[in-house]
Amino acid sequence: MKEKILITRKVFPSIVGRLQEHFDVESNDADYIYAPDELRTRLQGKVGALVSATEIINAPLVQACPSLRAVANIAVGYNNLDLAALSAAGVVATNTPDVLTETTADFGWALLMATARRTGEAERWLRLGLWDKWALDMFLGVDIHGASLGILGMGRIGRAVAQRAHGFGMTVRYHDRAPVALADEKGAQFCSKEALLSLSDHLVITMPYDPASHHTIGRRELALMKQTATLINISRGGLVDEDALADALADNRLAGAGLDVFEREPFVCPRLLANARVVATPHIASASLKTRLAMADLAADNLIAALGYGACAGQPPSPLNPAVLRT
Ligand code: 8YV
Repeated sequence: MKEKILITRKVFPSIVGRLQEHFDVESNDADYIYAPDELRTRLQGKVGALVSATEIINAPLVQACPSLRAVANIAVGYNNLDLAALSAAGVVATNTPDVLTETTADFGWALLMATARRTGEAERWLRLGLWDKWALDMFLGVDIHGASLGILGMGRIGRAVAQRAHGFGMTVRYHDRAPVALADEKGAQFCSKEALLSLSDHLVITMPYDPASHHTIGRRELALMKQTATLINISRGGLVDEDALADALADNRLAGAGLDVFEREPFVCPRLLANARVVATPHIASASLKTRLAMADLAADNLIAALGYGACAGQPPSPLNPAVLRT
């Protein structure tokens, strides 16, 4: 008899097929988000789970699911997983790095350009039939070429965002816990968070979220930014204090914000939604077909291997708590 696993959200049929070769699979074709009680109930008797960022795998849940041996996240960010609790229970946790880096960086630029040049606002206005004549001062934005780009969090995605800036002749600065070794991102300079905030014309947030990085961008930080700057967030909503951001935008202390992520998704702060200078998208930075397929495939590879099946049995490609594999 095959061991049982749970797929918590709808995934591509090819992924279900791959998992069915090894496991008795329970899937969620209706694709609703399980409430915590239902998730706990459905995980009973399951040895593995393929989850998304919409599932919170916390200590009480892990303790209530003693059969669980592996949790594979279809995301590179893993703030939805309590790694300490999973490790303590001997459950392997995995994520999906690398496969989404370039696609996510592309989208950071899509948001940056839309925000700086006000394309969403202009298109909404045009579609409303309000364009009766051209004018010299229509939808004046801020330039991207030659401007100063700030990157908060110089990991894989931050570097990919930086690389793309050279075509625009930008000055690139970044802040991270410490300077990082940069092989081919010519000239990205490390600086303090304060310097980054005050010098950047466009600031892109690409750092991971955890309780310690909650509201990394709050009132104090926004006050340091240029009035003509844009703020772009493609990481996690909790990194930005949305009330403080809504205030800064309402007071014209910032040129615009491009947000793919929000503090309480899918809820979006109404004051941000109402502000025309906000470009808002529903957490789709990694959403190209090729990349979402690659993410789901990598998560399936991880789950199969972590549970001891397939050619890489016992060696999942991207474990988050590799020490568990050695015990
Ligand atoms: C995911 C993301 O699509 O990988 C991440 O961390 O934020 C996105 O690429 C999203 O989290 C859904 O799981």
